[in-house]
Amino acid sequence: TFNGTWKVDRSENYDKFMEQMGVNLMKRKLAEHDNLKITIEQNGDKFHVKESSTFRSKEIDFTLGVQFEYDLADGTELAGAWEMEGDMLKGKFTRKDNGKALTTTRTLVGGEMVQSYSYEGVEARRIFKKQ
Ligand code: MYR
Repeated sequence: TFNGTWKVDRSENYDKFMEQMGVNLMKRKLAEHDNLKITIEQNGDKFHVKESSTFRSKEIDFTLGVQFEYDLADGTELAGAWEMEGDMLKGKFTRKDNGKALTTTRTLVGGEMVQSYSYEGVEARRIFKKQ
């Protein structure tokens, strides 16, 4: 289960990914130490997600397979949906400003939550530990 509070422990290729997303150097440097914390409450196919970081606090509700809108910390707007495939959450989102796809997955690996991100051929991962 993804339920619980997850605190980012380490990131892989996240700087390159943000660069591909068009995030400027100063924001990327800040984002390196964003202390991202994600609290997930799943009830059937409904999710309530609390996100907190040095940038902001945000709460989101979504249902698996149902489109919703989500804005990134830098204001970039996405629309898309999460689906469950086996034990993996798969998110397919589209940037509203340029129509390009951002895909992401969440999976549990050895007690950690691994979130992958992919945009325009660049992939990154952030690994979270349960609090
Ligand atoms: C959630 O489940 O946390 C809400 C929906 C998440 C949508 C996709 C998140 C992609 C985040 C990409 C970060 C990029 C920074 C440039």
